Amino acid sequence: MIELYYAPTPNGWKITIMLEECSIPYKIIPVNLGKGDQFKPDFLRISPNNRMPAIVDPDGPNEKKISIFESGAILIYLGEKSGKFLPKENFEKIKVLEWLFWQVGGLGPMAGQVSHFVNYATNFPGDHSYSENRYKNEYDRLLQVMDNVLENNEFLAGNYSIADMASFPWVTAYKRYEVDLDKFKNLRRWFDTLKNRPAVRKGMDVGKEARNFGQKQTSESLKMMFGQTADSIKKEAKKKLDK
Ligand SMILES: N[C@@H](CCC(=O)N[C@@H](CS)C(=O)NCC(=O)O)C(=O)O
Repeated sequence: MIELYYAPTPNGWKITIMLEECSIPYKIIPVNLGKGDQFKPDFLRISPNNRMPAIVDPDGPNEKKISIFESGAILIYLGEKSGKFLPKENFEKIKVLEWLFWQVGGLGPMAGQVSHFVNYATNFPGDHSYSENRYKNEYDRLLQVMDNVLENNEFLAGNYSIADMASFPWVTAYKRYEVDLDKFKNLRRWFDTLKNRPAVRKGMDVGKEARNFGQKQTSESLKMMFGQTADSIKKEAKKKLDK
């Protein structure tokens, strides 16, 4: 059975949504980010970037066990394994990959920065308004990019695909990010369609009780998540080798 290293955040939901959509059995291995599970030697062996999600599939290619980190790579793997939500035909496949890469390189990181400034930056001294606006504007622009393409397409790359599953979780936070989604007519229609899919709802409910957006964080967990440098992660990587 596939093991999913997971915390209930948008990057984690991408994978639970896909697993639910494909009815692939999976086991959750919780990763407590505030407590530093992402730096444990066994996890770093699977995910050297010290980030979740990651999966281990005992039944990988050529019947060999495989571990995969990076949500986009995991989605492609699951799409190929299941034969679902990632077209086999090259022309259509590349259209899905375009939007998947757009999500992992653009929408995800930008929305992630908005999340940082909305949910966490108040814990740190200084005026963060320039940075917060910078990322909110970029998020706003990216939502309009989606709205433009969804004017002519029902889904981002034609049919419902891993590109939609990757993007949806990062749109769900729009209220906390003070965005009026109704100003994006086509995006709103797409958002409501995905929200009403049972597998999307089920995927987003996984580990719901451990969600902590906007909650007060301890100084230890803030340090764990936002205090890392080259030196600190070098130490953790060395522990991995010593173990
Ligand atoms: N590019 C990565 C991003 C993953 C990511 O940023 N995960 C966050 C949670 S949403 C994480 O694990 N953070 C742990 C940390 O910052 O120490 C992906 O798409 O998988």
